[in-house]
Amino acid sequence: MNIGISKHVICSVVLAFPGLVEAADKPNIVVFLTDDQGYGDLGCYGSDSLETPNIDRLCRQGMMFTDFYVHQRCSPTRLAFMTGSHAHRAGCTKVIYNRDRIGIHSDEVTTPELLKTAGYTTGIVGKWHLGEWDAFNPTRHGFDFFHGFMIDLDQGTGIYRNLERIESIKRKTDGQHSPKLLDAAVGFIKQNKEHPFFLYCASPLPHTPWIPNERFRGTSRRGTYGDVIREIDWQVGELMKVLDEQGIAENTLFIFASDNGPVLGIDGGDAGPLRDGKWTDFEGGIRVPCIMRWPGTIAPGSTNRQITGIIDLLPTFCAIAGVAAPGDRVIDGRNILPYLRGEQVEKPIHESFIVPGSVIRHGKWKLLVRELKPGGKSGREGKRPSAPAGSLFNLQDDPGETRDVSADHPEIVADLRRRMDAAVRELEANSRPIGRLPGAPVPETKNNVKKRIKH
Ligand SMILES: [Ca+2]
Repeated sequence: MNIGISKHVICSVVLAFPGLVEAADKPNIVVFLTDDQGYGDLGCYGSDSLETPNIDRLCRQGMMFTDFYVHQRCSPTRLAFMTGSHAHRAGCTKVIYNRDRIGIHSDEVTTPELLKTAGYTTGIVGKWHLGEWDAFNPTRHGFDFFHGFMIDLDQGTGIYRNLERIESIKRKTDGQHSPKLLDAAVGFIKQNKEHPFFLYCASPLPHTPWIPNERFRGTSRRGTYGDVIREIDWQVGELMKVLDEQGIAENTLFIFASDNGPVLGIDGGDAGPLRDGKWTDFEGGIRVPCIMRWPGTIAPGSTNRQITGIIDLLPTFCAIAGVAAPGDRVIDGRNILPYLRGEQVEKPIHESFIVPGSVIRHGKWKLLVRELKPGGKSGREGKRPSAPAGSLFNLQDDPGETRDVSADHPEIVADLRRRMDAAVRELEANSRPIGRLPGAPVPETKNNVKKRIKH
């Protein structure tokens, strides 16, 4: 660890923070994060073939974010959520597999750890993907309750309840398990309704293989993928219903988002107007749907078009809970509560979104500092073009990144290059390591190697 203060010291500071309010006054927080759902994979984001009535209702009751950024694949986005920092800063930009001896570092101060200092009960249901090993288990990193799996349902070593593996998984069974995960989430809400809670529902859907539960097979107009999207929508609707039934919907911030762009191909996901999908830093890979509902604070039917991202959830939750975000390290996220409240802000909370060494968006401009190749590994995506290093796009006029205008705006290119260079230098000076377990035994890895290609 290249910082000098342990998280235990930070937590002590947080506990002494004078702005704490009584826990009972604080809102519950539910985050429903889907896996590989594209920008165009929701009715409220413009799909004319996928049916998402419950999520569309959530959108009408809350705020739709048009420019919400994540990383291009699973583990980095989840690391960014837990640390409030870009995955590059928190030490890992790759997908973590269950043969790897890495995972979230014990010195990271995580979103649930911070909320716990404010009196929250914390739970995660579903996909963790920040390390298979016991030391990386969510209950070691701030969660009071864990029901789910470490990597993916088709790659993991089983279903866990806290530190205990309670069920083996021998085949691809998303549709069989996802209702059980929903049951665990509903149980957590009912059990903790009297006090503020943070529930992170990390859905295994619509990640490949697309295996909807039986009740959803053949129910959509978009084949198996559409059936899976319907199942997601049903789950969100069930969570909305239980919040209503328990009388706590009004005091709950409910967030729906995806962890990265869609897997493209025949009958696959859809990035809507954005270019490409998962595994790329084109907008289709890193910009995802995000909806936030919080009755009484967020105006129904509102839209936010500023640069925001999953890194902002940690500092925003800290502001909501009345605790200080870690001050001994660089946190890339910002408190976007002013956006949620509909306040007028003098200038955007984020002027840029940067993937170090790859792309920088500043305002409406996006510069590629290296060549971007199309995403995907399955070969089903068809032939799509690359974009050369130095390409400049005007996202306001050209959200699909189709027209390189770098020749018309050399001054913009130079300015964005300078900003990228400065960001990379700062990152190199203030990055943190991923957790490592040298000498740890290799966990069960049956049938994993061939399936890695699905990531
Ligand atoms: Ca994913």
